[in-house]
Amino acid sequence: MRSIIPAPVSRVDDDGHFVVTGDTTVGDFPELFPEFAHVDGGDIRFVIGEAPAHGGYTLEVTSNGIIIESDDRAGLFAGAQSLRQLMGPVATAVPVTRIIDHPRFEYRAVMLDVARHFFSVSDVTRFIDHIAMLKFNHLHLHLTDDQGWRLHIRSWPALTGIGASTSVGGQGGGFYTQEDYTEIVRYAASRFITIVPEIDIPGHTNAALSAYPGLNESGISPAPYEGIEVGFSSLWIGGEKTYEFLDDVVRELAELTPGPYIHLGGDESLATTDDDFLAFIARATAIAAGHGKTIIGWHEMGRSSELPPGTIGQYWGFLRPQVGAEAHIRSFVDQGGRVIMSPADVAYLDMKYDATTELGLDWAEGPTPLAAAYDWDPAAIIPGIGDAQLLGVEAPIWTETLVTMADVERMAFPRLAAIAEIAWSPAGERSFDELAPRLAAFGEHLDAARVAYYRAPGVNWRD
Ligand code: TNX
Repeated sequence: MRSIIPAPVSRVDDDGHFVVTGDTTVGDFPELFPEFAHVDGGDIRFVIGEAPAHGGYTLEVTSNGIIIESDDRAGLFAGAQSLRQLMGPVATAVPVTRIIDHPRFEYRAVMLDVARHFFSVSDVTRFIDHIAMLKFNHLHLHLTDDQGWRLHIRSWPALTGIGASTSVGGQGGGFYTQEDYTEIVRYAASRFITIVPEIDIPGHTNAALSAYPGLNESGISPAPYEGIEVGFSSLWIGGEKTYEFLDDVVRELAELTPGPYIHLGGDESLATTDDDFLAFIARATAIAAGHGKTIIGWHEMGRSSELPPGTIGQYWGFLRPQVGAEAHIRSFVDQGGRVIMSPADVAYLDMKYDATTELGLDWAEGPTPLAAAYDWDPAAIIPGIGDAQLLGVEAPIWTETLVTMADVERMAFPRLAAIAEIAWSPAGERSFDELAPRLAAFGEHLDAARVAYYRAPGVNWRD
């Protein structure tokens, strides 16, 4: 029997099958079902009507046909992903079943760091297809860091003119034109994925500082940087130029961003004094809020008690939180915001699988085996931060050691399947033994899509 990842809320199978033939037709999402003729209606029908809960769908298979129903197209798309997995990559017969399904969290995300290494538009759209299979609905792009500025800003052209020429290790750089970026946003939307752009400030800014001397307190630009240290760069907090820059960048970015969120980073600003950091965050977040966006920040941004109401905090501490990080996360909730959980020891997919993994880092409490990425609950990390305070779950993929999309795929898959289930499926007991055979089935879809995934031990991957 074919399984689904992330596991649905409920599934009741019955006797019989819907048998796929050469004449089977499909009513929507032809890109997901290329083997069937696309017609209005069809044997596989998509109906806008009711959903069990927002973002959810029902999927009914009878021997005569298949109906997926939801209250919007995002829900239908989620149902179509479940159907694709029920069928397998090469459809033959689908068991009679009735599935009722909806997500636990509204925000289910992956982050791709395109700053440490640059990834082309076609790399990113390919990645979007793969994460869509797992019902992720946000892709956070870490667009700027010490080693590169990756989005062209018309009013500050040297950000990319100078700041995009580098990357970690000196393999050259790259950037998205505004047309490129718009193509990513459009492609993601066609897969019901919202792009969340991040401009990381006031630290992680060497690329911008190297492009514009006026952003530096010294008035002198530093050399471009291609190493992997963090915490050495800071925008000039006392300089008015800094806020002109920020206003222009966020204005252009907001115009390119149909989604509600802009991420302003705020992490590891170790070269900024405490007073400067607080002054800067209050002003920078107010500027961004003035462009109509909801702000997301890494948890250090919660040091500020002057955040725009509703600012979202992203937790990147460990499952066993440190006192400071816990307080910072509570500060977002106290200021009317919610929380995204990205605990680094289980959700940072740039961590090695085990000591023998060639790619990746291991600073977050050592390597993260596949089973560890599955063995946690986002509502059990910080007391008082439960489902009601959580916006969702995100798996960041930092790319200091990842150069190609194949590198990214090897670290992302299959661990992203485990994270997807934490983000979508109901809370409850989880066992890796129960997940493993479903992963083996999902592996066939990864094979069909030619994803360069890691055949992690403990799963009976098929040939
Ligand atoms: C920490 S987590 C960082 C990144 C690094 C990453 C590497 C966070 C908000 N900052 O700058 O790329 O570790 O794992």
